[in-house]
Amino acid sequence: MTIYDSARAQFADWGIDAEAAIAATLAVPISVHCWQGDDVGGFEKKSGSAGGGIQATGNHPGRARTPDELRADLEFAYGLIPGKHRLNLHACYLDTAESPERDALEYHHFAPWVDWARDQGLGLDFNPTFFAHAKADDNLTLSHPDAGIRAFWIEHGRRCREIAARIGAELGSPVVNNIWVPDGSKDIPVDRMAARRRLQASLDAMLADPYPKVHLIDAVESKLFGIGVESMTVGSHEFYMGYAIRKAIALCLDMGHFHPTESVADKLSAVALSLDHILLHVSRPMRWDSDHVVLLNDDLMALAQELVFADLLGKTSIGLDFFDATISRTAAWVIGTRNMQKALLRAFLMPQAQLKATEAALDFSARLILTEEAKDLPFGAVWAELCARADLPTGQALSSALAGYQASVAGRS
Ligand code: RNT
Ligand code: ZN
Repeated sequence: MTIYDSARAQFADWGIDAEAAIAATLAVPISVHCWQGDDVGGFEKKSGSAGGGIQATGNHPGRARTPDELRADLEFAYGLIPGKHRLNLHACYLDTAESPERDALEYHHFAPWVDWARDQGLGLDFNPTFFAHAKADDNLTLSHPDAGIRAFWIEHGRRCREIAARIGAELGSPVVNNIWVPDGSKDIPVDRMAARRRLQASLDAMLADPYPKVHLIDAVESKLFGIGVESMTVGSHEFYMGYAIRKAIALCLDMGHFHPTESVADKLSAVALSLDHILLHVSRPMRWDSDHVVLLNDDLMALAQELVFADLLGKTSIGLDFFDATISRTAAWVIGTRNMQKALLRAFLMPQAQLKATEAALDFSARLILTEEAKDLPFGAVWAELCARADLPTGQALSSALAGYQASVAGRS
């Protein structure tokens, strides 16, 4: 009897089908964010850091410097991640010899990414880039008091939607186009209403062109605060929750964008009742929105359990959002993505029906006993089997594969 056979028997004793859990985990696409590969740099022909209150810290060797290097790194990373997934592109990652301004972007500036994605069997997602730009230096874009600056960013957003919809049509899979703007105020503002009215009007203008939902899913991402916008974020959670519901678009919940004691896992069922679609930015806020690589920790397991127990996977897009420049960037992708998958697998391997029955019967003792005893089930053996079937390494062998690739890119300057 193999280790997996024995694990499967143990789960069967609990009424859990390990085979079904493996299949269900492999069916969930994860949108891997391009920006972990080069510290949110992008490929515009100008230098500068991300700005907008976000920043990757660290100087580990091996940062991808060109779209070709980024694609090579991604191919390596996807090669160690079981299942078929997506790539989440930011508009500043265009691949072209031209130098178009943000308000002049066109589909052909991204066509090499689409060809590559088609070859690799990947879906794509997209994001307009409202930061790392002279016209965003005040941490004001769509809510800027200057109508000219607002018009510039509205046009950027409109073009990104057009590009995203075209990509969705080309690949036959809807592209989630996520709008995050850094807009806010360092010190206490006196006219929050005016700023929020301007953001609303700009979004209305940006979202006016209709596209079929089979090609494009619009999403808006809220945030509590950022560096430089400590007092107020114009696009706060309440702002975007209301807006997304009113406009029937998706709401993006980033795990780093709330007070550290708030739980995004808890929010899922609450917002799901009023939304057709949810986008997640799976991240790890270390005391603040620090975007650390996600661990297989309580937060991640709670998130995955809510997605599975509340039956939300059908209306949720799972995107990752972390960037750590102190470690191998490819290892960050592989470990973070596999952790999301491990959390989902564990959720599928939980005695869901039994647990729900104890709660419905108000038998909280039984609920506690079951949740705690379930922690000893052999989840690792099922994950190892899932990987082995895909011919993918775990443990020491994974560690060697990641170290070997890192050594091969460490010479990049
Ligand atoms: C910033 C937001 C946003 C970015 C990406 C790069 O706080 O989380 O999602 O991380 O757009
Ligand atoms: Zn985010």
